[in-house]
Amino acid sequence: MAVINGGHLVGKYLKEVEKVDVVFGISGGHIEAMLDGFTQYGIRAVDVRHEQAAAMMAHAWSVYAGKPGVCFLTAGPGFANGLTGIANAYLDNAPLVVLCGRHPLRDDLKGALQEIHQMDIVHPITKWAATCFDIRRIPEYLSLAFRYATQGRPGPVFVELPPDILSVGVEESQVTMPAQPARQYRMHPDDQDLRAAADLINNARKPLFLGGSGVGLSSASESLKKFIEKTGIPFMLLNYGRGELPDDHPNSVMEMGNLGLMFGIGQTDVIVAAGLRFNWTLQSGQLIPPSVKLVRIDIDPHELDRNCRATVGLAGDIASVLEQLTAQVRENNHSGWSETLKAAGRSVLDYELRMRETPSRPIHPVRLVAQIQKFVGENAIYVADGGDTSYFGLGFSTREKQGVIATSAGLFGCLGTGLPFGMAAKLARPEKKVLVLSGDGSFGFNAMEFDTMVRHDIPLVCVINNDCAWGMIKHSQELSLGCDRLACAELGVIHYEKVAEALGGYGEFVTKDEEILPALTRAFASGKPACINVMTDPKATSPATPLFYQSLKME
Ligand SMILES: Cc1ncc(C[n+]2csc(CCOP(=O)(O)OP(=O)(O)O)c2C)c(N)n1
Ligand SMILES: [Mg+2]
Repeated sequence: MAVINGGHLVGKYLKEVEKVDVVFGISGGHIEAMLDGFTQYGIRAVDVRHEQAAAMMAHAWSVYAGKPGVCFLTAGPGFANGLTGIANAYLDNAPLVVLCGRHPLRDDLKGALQEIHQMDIVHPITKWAATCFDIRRIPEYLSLAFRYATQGRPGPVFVELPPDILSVGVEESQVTMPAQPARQYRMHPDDQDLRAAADLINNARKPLFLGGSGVGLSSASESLKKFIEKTGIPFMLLNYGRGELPDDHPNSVMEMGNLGLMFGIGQTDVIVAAGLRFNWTLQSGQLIPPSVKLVRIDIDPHELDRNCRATVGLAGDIASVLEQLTAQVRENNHSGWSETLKAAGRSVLDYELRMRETPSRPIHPVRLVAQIQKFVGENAIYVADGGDTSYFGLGFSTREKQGVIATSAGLFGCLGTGLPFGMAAKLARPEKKVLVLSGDGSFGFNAMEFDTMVRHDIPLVCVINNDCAWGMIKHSQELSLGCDRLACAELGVIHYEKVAEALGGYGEFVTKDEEILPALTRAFASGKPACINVMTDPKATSPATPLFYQSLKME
């Protein structure tokens, strides 16, 4: 049999066993044999301009393509640059597989180039991490990595591959290659708990279904549809669950928005929360009055009573639990109650609804979102990134799975995720329009990715909601420190569209309401990655900012 080197073994395993077509990263001498393995096995390597973007793109690939995302990092600085993206995937439960170079084992403790003890650093932000020391065991380690990434509650995994095993050869007959990819085992709750949950749902007069990322991660569309339509229960889908059923489904109360939800929760008698953690984004469950009966479904039993005790907890995969529940619930209709919820939401959002319809000067971000929505439509993927900008961007409406995502408004609150998420969305679903709404501050973190988009032909359109500031921070400081003591909060007028142009993309600068639609038309028609830099009202503050400010107030 032939001799194969370690880097090629990685490529062979990824392509032939896990059917990986695309990986994200930046090159490096320590991982050269692995890069050649990607070439050898026809795996597309999307080479970015900062490793954090690679980790974020691979994370986002898992969201939009529904299979684990793979990123590659070189030893030392490549590893260190990837950490923000890995930490973000860890808090988001994303099945991210990180393949990382290492200084040679041969040179350990000699002060080798790029030598740093990566394992000590990465353990707390991964679900599983290991160093492979034996070339013959590379496929076995990769197989473990994919299983850890996807089984049970998903999460990022890390495999460290030293050049001592990547850049040497081995007789292929000495290597065992697993024949099958990682498979999914499903967990189910007890019958008794299912019956108790069905009783609560059957007897509810004002129920509400809230679905989170777990709904998206378990691809629960079909079972969710049957459950929702049989029970007639109004629903909202959040985080990576967004779009598993379209926002305009008759039972959807998505139009309540996050603000309306906070109000609506207090009016319910039964809440069914699926794949949704009660963390700070839901004020740790404090919004739920004690009288409300709570059915919680999660693949991780530790989440079921976290921050707010469940009346009934169902541990299991969301899709199969919903199927089991559907068999036990009665057909029902809650359209009257749905209308009440929607009307309540409309009254909370009254100001925003009027802003959407009215041209403004300077442009208000709510109006900007409405104009973008008018042009781009419901069959598109929206990504939002920023502080106030995230809140405004979550107001987009969609019929697409994972159609509106603002990772920066998630658990890690990680700015800079917008462009990498948009890029992965466009690669995973090239037939869809992809629109990224970015804060001017957030845009800076990964702006060089316009070069990646040009080289790899990823034509998304990024609209900057440019308030010339780190807006959410600035407005919080105005409340706490006072307007005359702002610190590190302002940015000024910056022509970001010229950055896109300089890198080979398309740019537009917009200051007036009537310029928004023509600029969008030209940007999409250009067929290039485009940046529309829109100057918006620097005084506009989202309702998220006072909440953010309150959450960090200590006295
Ligand atoms: C990586 C990172 N750095 C800093 C912060 C702190 N932070 C939270 S919101 C915010 C302002 C964001 O400004 P911008 O992107 O312009 O959005 P805007 O609030 O102005 O809409 C900052 C700096 C963060 N969450 N993440
Ligand atoms: Mg800003």
